[in-house]
Amino acid sequence: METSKKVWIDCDPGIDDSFALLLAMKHLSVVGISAVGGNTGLDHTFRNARYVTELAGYGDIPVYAGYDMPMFAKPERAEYVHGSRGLGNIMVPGLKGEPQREHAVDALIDAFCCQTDMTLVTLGPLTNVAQALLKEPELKHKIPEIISMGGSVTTGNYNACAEFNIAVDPEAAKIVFESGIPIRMVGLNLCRQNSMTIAEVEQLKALPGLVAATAADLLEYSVNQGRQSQLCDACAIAWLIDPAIITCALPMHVDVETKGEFTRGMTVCDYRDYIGTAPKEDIGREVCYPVDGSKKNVLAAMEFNKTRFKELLIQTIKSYEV
Ligand SMILES: [Ca+2]
Repeated sequence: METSKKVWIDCDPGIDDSFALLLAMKHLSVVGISAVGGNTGLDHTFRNARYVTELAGYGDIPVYAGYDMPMFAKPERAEYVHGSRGLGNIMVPGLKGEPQREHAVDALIDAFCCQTDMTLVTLGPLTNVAQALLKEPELKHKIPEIISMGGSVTTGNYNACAEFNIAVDPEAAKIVFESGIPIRMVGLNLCRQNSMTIAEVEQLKALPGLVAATAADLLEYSVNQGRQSQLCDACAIAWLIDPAIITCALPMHVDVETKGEFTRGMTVCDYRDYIGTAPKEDIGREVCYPVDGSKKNVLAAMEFNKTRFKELLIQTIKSYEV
């Protein structure tokens, strides 16, 4: 399942980001990584991204620091999920490589302006990507596709309707979703079909090597927060590595709400075309409205092969042998 598919990953590690990076580095061609403030502050997300690359033996992948703060909103973190430093109880050791000095936004613009066959993967708030689109208007013509862990076709986690990555910087998300770049959205509606439990922690603990031991520690911390872990960001990377893991995806128009009293940060997914057809979980019974409205800008992942995902994850961690 090795591919040479080129990707740039914008992320905020983060426990599930770390699993996403481990999958990506082994199976894809990771050209660069940009860190953004999100799950925790940028100091930690930048350092954690560098740590995961070095741990896995991919210290040659450049990692850049981007924006710490959202465009307009007050920063909000998810340290209650990922720990105060972003990687559970792990204390990141001294790192070998020198940190990149170039700002992530400039690095991202340079990378996409040089090549047109690279996918952008976003696993955190969309601040870096939005700032890059504002700084270089041509960039939207250079990014062929974005795969984004963010939003939800159904319910949120930050609140009833907003998912964390979108909720903490809705203005940035709005810029990205309105950019015209095709987006494949891995929202909470999909990630909630995944659940890793103590059984997978035990499987990882049984594997040799430091990568497996670290992965086991991370997953154990996450599972202990709520008895199961969805590893959302890893679901997004898995779609690139093995498309059969996403068993249903539907094109639809998605807007990002930036003003609502109760709905700020919601991905407003126009699902009316599919009422009564798919997915199975839908509560509708029949098609109510003909939809002739806005362009379908998003392919939303709807259904997930959990067994296939778990196999990919465990086998990948096992293959590191370091
Ligand atoms: Ca993330």
